[in-house]
Amino acid sequence: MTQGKEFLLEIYRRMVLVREFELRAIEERRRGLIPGFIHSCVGQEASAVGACLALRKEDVITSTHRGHGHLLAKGGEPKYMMAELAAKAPGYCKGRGGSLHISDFDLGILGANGIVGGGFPAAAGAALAFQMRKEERVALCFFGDGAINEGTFHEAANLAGVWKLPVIFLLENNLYGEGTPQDQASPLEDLAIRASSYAFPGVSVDGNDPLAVYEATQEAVARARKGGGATLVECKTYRFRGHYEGDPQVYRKPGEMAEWMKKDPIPTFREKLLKDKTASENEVKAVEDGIRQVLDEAVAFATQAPVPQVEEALAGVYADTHNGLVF
Ligand SMILES: Cc1ncc(C[n+]2csc(CCOP(=O)(O)OP(=O)(O)O)c2C)c(N)n1
Repeated sequence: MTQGKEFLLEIYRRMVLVREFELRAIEERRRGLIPGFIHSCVGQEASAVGACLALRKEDVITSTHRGHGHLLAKGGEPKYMMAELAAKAPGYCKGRGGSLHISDFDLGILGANGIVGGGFPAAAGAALAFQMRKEERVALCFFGDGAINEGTFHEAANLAGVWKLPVIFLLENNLYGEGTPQDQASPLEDLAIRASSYAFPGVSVDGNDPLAVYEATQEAVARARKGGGATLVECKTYRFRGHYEGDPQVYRKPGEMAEWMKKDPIPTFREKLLKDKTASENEVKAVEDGIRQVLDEAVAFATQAPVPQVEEALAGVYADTHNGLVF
């Protein structure tokens, strides 16, 4: 894909899909269709979309507790995601995982993860497998500024540095790890410089600009495919909703939200499309209407879908071994 009209409209389409999916999920949770917690990524759409557009289908991602956007940006089907959130049988994990356990190996989605920092070893392991099989594939690991202080980051980053693994550490720095401000958890302003400890490049970009994220990720992916090893890409962004739905958000600094909302990635990119005359108002509206329809269908699908059968509760939980034995 070039950076022509089709590409720019695709960026917009995917960002609107992520935003509207989150808002519908929040609404459906209030209405009672969705049980359990939701950690939405409203405000962070540009990093998910910019990064995933730099990947091929055969590349893989690992995701987080805030993973809906990553999974949709990599090509996940809204209706199976909505069904999973609603704990219904046709959901991505047969309705038994919910928001934190969505994966689709056919699309290279190795999974959302409720364990902060859980994606690092999985991404490094996938990258090692690609390297050993001499495949030109890369693994991209989404994570937050809280997760970068977990031991698993340092372990995976160190191995990636030593073995020159084809992995991209894609940090979404939204300034908070749950309620802990990033400046109380690390003395560094640019967390990307941590990459220098492991002898691979680190770069900080405007995480609300999908093109900036795309370009930085594309460069990292190209280097990784050529055997040049890992990169840490830090996307500076902000989440517009609570850590989870229901979070009172008492930790935010006064005026901070209003300042960041001026940089909301979606209206900003919409304005850019119109101002640069890349697309007309009607074309942009057609994208938005198309997404609304997709989400109406996804909600209808999830609503009508059956719940999982009790007899199926253990299916897929244990690995089958030879002789039909299950351990
Ligand atoms: C190993 C582990 N420790 C703590 C938690 C509780 N927890 C869930 S999300 C979160 C904050 C993570 O912050 P960050 O990595 O910055 O991601 P963000 O929520 O900002 O997207 C914490 C501490 C957890 N799920 N797993």
